[in-house]
Amino acid sequence: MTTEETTITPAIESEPFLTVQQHILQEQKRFPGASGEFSWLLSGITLATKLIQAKVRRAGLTDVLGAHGEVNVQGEVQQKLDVYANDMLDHCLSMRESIGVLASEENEHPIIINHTSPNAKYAVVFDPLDGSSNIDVNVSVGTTFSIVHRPFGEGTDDATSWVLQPGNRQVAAGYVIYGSSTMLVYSVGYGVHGFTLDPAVGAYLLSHENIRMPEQGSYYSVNEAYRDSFPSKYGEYLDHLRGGGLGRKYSSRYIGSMVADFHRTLLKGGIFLYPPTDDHPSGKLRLLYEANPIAFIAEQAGGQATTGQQRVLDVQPESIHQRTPLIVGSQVEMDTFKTMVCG
Ligand code: AHM
Ligand code: MG
Repeated sequence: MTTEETTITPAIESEPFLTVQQHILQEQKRFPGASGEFSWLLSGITLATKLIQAKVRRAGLTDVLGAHGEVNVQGEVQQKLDVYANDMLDHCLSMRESIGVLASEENEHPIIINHTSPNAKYAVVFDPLDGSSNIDVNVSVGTTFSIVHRPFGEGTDDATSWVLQPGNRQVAAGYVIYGSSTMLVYSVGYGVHGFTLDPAVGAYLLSHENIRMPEQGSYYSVNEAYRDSFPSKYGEYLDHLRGGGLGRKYSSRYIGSMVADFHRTLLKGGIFLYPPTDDHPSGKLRLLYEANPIAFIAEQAGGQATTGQQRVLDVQPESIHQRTPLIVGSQVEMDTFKTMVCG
């Protein structure tokens, strides 16, 4: 193992083990005056994702595969599991009184819970089941989430203003990957930590402490079928990687589930790109609940994330479902990307 690689602790065999709930309570001590409500909020996410993973694990056995019959606000066909995952997150989070507003890929408008209450301090935005078009073929999918404080000042009675905040205001963000195991990766701005769900006890246990993205990797991840419709500098950059311009030989890996493609990039290094294309001139991925949490995790782990124009986390959002190009990865690949493509 190189010194760049994250230490992986087999969770239950090593004593003492730490659950995500214990970890959140520890992290909370960093914030003076913290009351415990933030850990209660996050427990809504962990509960919902355990329910989602249980459904995902039995997908071939129950009637949850396939399309739900509706088209979501993005114009995309909703899968039955998209709807189930969305319902679970809505249900588990709407019982947390510290949350004023929820927004989801699957809901056109934000859901107002109790945002006029002084107890409501946070908004949570999420993609309940990212990569869900892959679910029928047993490919890894995920849930992404981003948490921001309620905004202060004029106009903050409007629920939309709660979620239209740049990613640099996130107080916590993360994702759950439903892969060969189920893993939760999150950050409250003090590093990135990963927890593997132990199915025997139903708890997320710390397995990847203080994850650091390697400074350079050996994989690039992009849908190369669209290459002819990328801006030309993207093609030149990919040729540079393939031609050994970064001093090593690269392989390509593309799953088509952003969470899974990013998770590999986080642990192994390299670069993930979803550039502008003819079909999606502003990129395909959504800023608030896909790009922002991924960018937050990447930066917290020592990586970088850009839209090709600016740092992802500095983009001022204008609408809830706005799209963005996303290029995220290790320092070496990202520095060269910025020099060659961003100019
Ligand atoms: P979704 O939120 O509707 O699942 O779409 C997002 C997914 C990402 O997970 C993935 O990176 C991308 O779409 C794949 O798109 P493409 O098939 O165009 O490569
Ligand atoms: Mg999605």
